[in-house]
Amino acid sequence: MLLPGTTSRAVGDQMAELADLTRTAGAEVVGTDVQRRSGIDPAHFIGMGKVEELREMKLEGGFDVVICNDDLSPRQQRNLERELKTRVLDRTEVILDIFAQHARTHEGRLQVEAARLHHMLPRLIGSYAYDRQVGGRRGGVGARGGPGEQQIETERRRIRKRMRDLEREIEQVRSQRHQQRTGRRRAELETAAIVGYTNAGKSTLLNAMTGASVQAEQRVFATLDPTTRRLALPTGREVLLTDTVGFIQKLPTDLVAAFRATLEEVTEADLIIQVIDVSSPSFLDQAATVEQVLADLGAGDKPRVVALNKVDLLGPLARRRAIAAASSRYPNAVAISATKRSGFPGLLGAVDRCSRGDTVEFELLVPYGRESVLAELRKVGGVERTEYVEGGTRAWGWVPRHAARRFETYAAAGSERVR
Ligand SMILES: Nc1nc2c(ncn2[C@@H]2O[C@H](COP(=O)(O)OP(=O)(O)OP(=O)(O)O)[C@@H](O)[C@H]2O)c(=O)[nH]1
Ligand SMILES: [Mg+2]
Repeated sequence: MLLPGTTSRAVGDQMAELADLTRTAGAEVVGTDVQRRSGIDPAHFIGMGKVEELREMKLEGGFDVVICNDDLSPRQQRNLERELKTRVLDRTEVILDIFAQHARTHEGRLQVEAARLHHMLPRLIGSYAYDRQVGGRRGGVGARGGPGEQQIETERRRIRKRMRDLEREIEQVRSQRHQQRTGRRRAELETAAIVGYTNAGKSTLLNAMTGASVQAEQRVFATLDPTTRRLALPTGREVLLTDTVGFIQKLPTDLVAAFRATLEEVTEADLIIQVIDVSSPSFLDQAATVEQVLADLGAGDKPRVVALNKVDLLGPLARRRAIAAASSRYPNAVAISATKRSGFPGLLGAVDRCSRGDTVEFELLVPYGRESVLAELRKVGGVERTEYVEGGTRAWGWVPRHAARRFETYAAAGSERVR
């Protein structure tokens, strides 16, 4: 719906994206329509004239389902289903459906089911989808009286119970993940999370940089489960890189909440690598969406490296324009192509600089024969200078603060400590 305050371009982009989502969910798009109104109709969302048009289209055998780009209230959805005698879904439900089809891990499935139930609960009374799900027990759409409050109440109670069970299971998964992260912490490597709009090329980038084999596809929400790999920086230092679920406009808050366990990979990372598909005409809007979600997650202020991806798809002029437009907002962005592996040195350099979060400098004396300590220092931090002296190698450099303790025993005499 085109309401005052939105532009037809923005709504056009959203509709194209909704068509993508619909196809990803496995349906065919037979028509789209945008209605311009000064406000929504509280009962039917769209105007009655539009409802009438849709009814006629339906009679001509036009479609099996109506998908609305905006969120419908349970009442609007119910009313539309009654008027049109067909299933009516909103954007959130399409996204939920895709997630349900593509969640692979146990954790992903739990999260999706929780989000679905949460969304379904207030819609339980007399929805058309529900009637069909329970095999038309209701005695026909729009029939008065219905299945009886009691039956619905039983169903509602069953759902609530299932939601509580799911919550418990998700909590367990969260604590397991937390333990894994603590284990990784013990490895003392800094962590970076790759975030970005869906289809921006996050998985392709992870694969290209680390040799991982996460599925990358030309479709929205290809990745739902996070994957973590080691990334070696040019200095020899290693960081842990995690690929995450993509963000999208109007990402339902239920869903963000349901994916909390997964998204903690983002909130707990030391550094964010934001991937932007600059070949998309709406990349600035997409980047703004990503920033909004990051802010909602409380990760808006983390150190960030911005990668302008897919520059290989742009001609020289378009490329210059896109980079100029992006640079006004992200002055230190690095242009790359994840598929052509171009721009990686610049990106790795930026990651190196940016991921030295909370570090301490050191001056150590490492006895001869303990060279593995120096190798370790290069891996978790950096060794800037060494000198061979009596008794060992004197080394100057830096390590992340949380890793400093381990090296304290080598603090050079005269220098007070690992500073
Ligand atoms: N031409 C070109 N295509 C790219 C580039 N990077 C990624 N792609 C393509 O873009 C599509 C999406 O890539 P993915 O890596 O799956 O994107 P993603 O951000 O992980 O997507 P989701 O997991 O769905 O959020 C794939 O078809 C990739 O081959 C690039 O630099 N250039
Ligand atoms: Mg992906």
